[in-house]
Amino acid sequence: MPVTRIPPVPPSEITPRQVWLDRRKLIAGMAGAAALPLLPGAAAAKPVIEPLEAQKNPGFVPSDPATEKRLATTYNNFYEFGTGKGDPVRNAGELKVRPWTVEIVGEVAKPRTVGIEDLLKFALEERIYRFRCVEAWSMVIPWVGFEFNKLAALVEPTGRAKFVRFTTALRPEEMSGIRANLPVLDWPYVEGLRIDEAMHPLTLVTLGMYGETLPNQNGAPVRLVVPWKYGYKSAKSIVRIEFLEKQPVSSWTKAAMHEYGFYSNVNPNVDHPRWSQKRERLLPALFASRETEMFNGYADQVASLYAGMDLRANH
Ligand SMILES: Nc1nc2c(c(=O)[nH]1)N[C@H]1C(S)=C(S)[C@@H](COP(=O)(O)O)O[C@H]1N2
Ligand SMILES: [Mo]
Repeated sequence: MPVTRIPPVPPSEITPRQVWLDRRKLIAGMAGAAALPLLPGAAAAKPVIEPLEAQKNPGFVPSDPATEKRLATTYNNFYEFGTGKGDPVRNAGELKVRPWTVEIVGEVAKPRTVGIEDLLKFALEERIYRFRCVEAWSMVIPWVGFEFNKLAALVEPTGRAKFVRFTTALRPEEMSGIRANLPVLDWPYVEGLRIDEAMHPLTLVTLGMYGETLPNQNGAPVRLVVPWKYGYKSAKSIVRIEFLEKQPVSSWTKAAMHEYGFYSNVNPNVDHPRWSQKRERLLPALFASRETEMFNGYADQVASLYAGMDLRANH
């Protein structure tokens, strides 16, 4: 699969001027905050939630209304902060999300480390995506971000890049779930995509939701969103992106290979070994009354990526 090469454009040219100026103010504000003497402990770790302006993309508005923000930010999966749905909102405030850098390395011509300030300079857009957890609940969320392929263009993947691995921060001092040492996952959390999946225009480098920067429990300051796959493919609080020749082993596959395959495409016809995937609870519904759609409703855009593949064997 050839790698799309998009010439890097200075973000000042692709972002509408007012949005760009406002974002510069936001970045300047952050720099200013960092220059103040930091109080120890909780004050230093205060989550950074700021307005995040973005063009609304009308091409991505599902038929169901967006999930209430309060629900999307209090019912989470982020095992680094505990395995209960209410644990991340209680515990993720400990994570220091500034300063933050993402290392982009591996099979690329121009490896580089980008700061969160660099990511905020991309032309951001709001896209409302369906989001389906493997546990058969779902939400509809207005994300703010930009296509992963634009980030890839900066580092110029080589012809040997066949997969991409995403790695989450590993900070036991700030992550109570890791400190608790639960025998669930090996840390750091890693996830992977095939290069054509990563480069697909639906794959979003996500910096915000509901018009604001991401709350820590939702993966601040930068996460991935891959809307046609089960939620666990969308790694949170990313610190490293590697372009690889070989298929990486993701954390969930390592934990239980027959339950969580590499592809993890939403598929109502392939049950999870312990439950059906035919229906889902569109939160806040209490019952799984919504029929799950192939590729989570994005089949017209992504089905061709899997032409000729056995989606049961490659679940
Ligand atoms: N680092 C990390 N990323 C993660 C997870 C996690 O435990 N750790 N959980 C995944 C799962 S199972 C889901 S459903 C989504 C949940 O995202 P949300 O809380 O923003 O809805 O995050 C995914 N990304
Ligand atoms: Mo999930």
